[in-house]
Amino acid sequence: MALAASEFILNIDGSIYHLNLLPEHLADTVIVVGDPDRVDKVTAHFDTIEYKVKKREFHTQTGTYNGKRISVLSTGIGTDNIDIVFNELDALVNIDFEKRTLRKELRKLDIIRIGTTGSIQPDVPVDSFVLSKAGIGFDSLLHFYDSAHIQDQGFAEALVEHLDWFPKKSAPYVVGNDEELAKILDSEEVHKGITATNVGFYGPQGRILRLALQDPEMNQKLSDFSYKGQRITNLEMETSGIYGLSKLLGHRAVSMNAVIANRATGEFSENPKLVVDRLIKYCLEKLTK
Ligand code: R1P
Repeated sequence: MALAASEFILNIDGSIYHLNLLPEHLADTVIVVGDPDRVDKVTAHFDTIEYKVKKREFHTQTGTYNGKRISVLSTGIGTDNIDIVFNELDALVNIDFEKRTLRKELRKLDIIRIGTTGSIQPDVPVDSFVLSKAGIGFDSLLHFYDSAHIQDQGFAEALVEHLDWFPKKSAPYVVGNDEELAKILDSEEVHKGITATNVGFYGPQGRILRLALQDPEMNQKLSDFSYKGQRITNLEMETSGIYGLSKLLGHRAVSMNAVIANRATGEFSENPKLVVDRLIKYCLEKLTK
């Protein structure tokens, strides 16, 4: 059955609604970044750029690095944007735009987030890299999908108990990365950890400027928590949604973050651009080895 015009929305030029892309514009390897200005920083290293488009916070460029075709796309901030980006990325490869029907042969994308993050462990310092083994969603995105089968329920239950979690906030969920893709991006240089994805930057990540928090101890409790020998290393705003939707849709995803703040020690990187650029180069080299 063809998808209705209100559900699968195409622009007049036939491109997908928010990303403004046609299927031929997308490579099988996709780097997603939060900041739209970071797209140029990635493709500055490319040999060629074949296509560029911008709509709202979603900027895309496709080209080649070391001969490998890669698309780079900005998601903006938050898992609400991840819902848009990942559904539309999947539609570009797994929906027939002419017939408006699902393709029988599913195409898998390799998706790598190159993001920035705040560490909550003193020994995961500013200017280092974190590879997320799993994402903890304090957002509610994944609960809108039939997703219980991909969630680590035991981890989420132990965390809720440890945090004495206030249930009106959300029901935390936990999803792992793609282990095969993670092997490609891993090295001794990279801290491996669990990433907590929050629904905001201030209160939801335990920052106090003028407003009192429901639980001022939350970050300390997150940093003290361990489950089956795994600890929570860092906070940001996209990884849980990226891991959840990639697993549900059948794509491989890994989230790599440059640590620009350390919430445990109160430090902020003296040159965040430098560590982000180092992470960009690191990922491009690993992806094309
Ligand atoms: C907050 O400043 C933003 O920075 C981090 C957070 O996840 C959030 O998106 O990542 P990016 O630098 O990739 O946007």
